[in-house]
Amino acid sequence: MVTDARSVLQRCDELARCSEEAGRLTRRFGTPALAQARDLVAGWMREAGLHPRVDAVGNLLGARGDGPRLLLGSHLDTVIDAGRYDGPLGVLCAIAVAERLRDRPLEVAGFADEEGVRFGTAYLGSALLAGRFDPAWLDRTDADGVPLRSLVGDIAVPPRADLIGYAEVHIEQGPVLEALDRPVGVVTAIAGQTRARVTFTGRAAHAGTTPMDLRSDALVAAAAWVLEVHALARATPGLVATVGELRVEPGAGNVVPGRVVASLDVRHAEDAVREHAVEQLLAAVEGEVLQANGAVACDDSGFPADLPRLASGAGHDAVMLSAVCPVSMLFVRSPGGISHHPDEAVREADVAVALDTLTAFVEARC
Ligand code: HGY
Ligand code: MN
Ligand code: MN
Repeated sequence: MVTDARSVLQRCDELARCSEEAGRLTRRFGTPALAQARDLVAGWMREAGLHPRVDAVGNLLGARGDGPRLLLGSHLDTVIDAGRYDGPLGVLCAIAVAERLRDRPLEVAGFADEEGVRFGTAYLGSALLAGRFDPAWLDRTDADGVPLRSLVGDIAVPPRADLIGYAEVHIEQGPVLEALDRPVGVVTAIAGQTRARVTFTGRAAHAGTTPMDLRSDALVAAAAWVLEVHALARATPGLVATVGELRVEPGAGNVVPGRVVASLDVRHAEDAVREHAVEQLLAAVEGEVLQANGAVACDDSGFPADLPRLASGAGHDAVMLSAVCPVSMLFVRSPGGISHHPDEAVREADVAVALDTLTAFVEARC
């Protein structure tokens, strides 16, 4: 029986060993490490009386009972050199609550790709349940040229119509609950998010024999643009914009960069502000929007009124599930606001509060 915070955290530790890399946690979509994590979590689902299955894109879904049900869960994939709670904490809290309430029809999801690290497109897992998996994504390739289509089965499935709601426990990944000195908080909305790819084309040349005034250095152009991205975000209240990836080609120290591919991540609570910022940032460059998701309102009615309310700057699978049912999220305090980093942490006492709060939420709904 795993129903308390300590055992949930011990399971997070065990799950963190399922990694693509020795010495740090990286568990991307469609990798053997993710399959290993799924097998581990499927066993824990069975112990909680859930019947696990893996769907066409690799989501792990553990259900019991018939008819309309509440879906609980989060994602099992991670970023690169990740913390061990972003995603897994929500999946394991959901299983612990399923264990506590063994008589209730329920379903728990361990989504296969919320971060979108491998193919640049977030929510590949939850998009399938929401009927929002875009077949055009199948043509996407990862950095090694592996096509997404080679990793998935038949995605032509209808959106789920049997969910009375989706609820997710997740670390806050920010400073608010720590500043309020509160263990948990209720999410009111999730910021809209645009992900794009920008290509800078120059001319590769010899670093030693090419005079500075005869160069077409793609990285210099990219660097100037990155500074523009930063300046616009600093000057626009509530806007965050990030260039997290730069692929420099050919990537040799003695060659003037001929081509640079940059990522762009832009977010804001108001869609019009985000869309205008993206327009400005892509106006003078060769850019392609990979994915844009509008801001999503969350249903906070199932949680106690005395819990603090806050918006989420981070994206979550609830963004996709909001297409098919009401979505609710409960944040757990993030010490230092640290996330997407191995120092990401949670306190056992805070997780205990989250478990009790989610248990009461589920009891009231089904
Ligand atoms: O990037 C995000 O907002 C989330 O961690 N996927
Ligand atoms: Mn997450
Ligand atoms: Mn994340």
